[in-house]
Amino acid sequence: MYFVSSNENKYKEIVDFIQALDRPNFTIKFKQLELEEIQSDSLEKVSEHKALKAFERVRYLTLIEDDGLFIDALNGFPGVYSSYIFKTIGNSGIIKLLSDEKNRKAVFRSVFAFHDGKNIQIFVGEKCGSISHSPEGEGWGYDPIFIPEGFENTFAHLGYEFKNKISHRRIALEKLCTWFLANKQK
Ligand code: ITT
Repeated sequence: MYFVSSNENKYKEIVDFIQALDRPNFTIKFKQLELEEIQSDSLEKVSEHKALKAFERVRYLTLIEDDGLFIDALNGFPGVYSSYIFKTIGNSGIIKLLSDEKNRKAVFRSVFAFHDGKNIQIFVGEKCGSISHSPEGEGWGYDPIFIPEGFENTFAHLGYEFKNKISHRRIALEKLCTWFLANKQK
């Protein structure tokens, strides 16, 4: 299948897990494309639309992913706008928005959509956590400010080997792989 995204960091976190499954007929390649995103308050709806657009471009088994960081004290913001907010105010902007806030709870959500040309299948992963008071560690996206529940440091500080074992992406990816191997690889 092709993983279609503008963001190669996501692919890097996916490919190792799939390769480790060591199934010769289950391989994933990266197709770097910027896909049109619809405005919706649901990551699932955005993902479905992205999967349709991606399939139109690659015409082969297609996987896309849409993520969102939902911050409790901001009523779920940036949520479906996470990409735009990251590009505009970034991690320092998020920290400023929360400067007087004691409730720092947040959830990172990952939604994969797999399109085989006929049907679209959705897989969701969630990681609860909190937003740090300052950026910590070297990492992409929101990793320097997201602290997974049960830990004291951000994903970026904990490192990628560790993040990839417990992340929202990992949880959704395991569901996808279990389904794919049971249904598509007889
Ligand atoms: P696509 O082309 O696949 O849409 P994107 O980077 O625009 O790539 P999303 O809209 O799915 O991705 O992601 C929303 C934002 O959340 C975006 O700024 C990402 O960098 C960030 N993000 C997604 N997953 C992340 C993760 O595991 N760690 C840190 N930031 C993440």
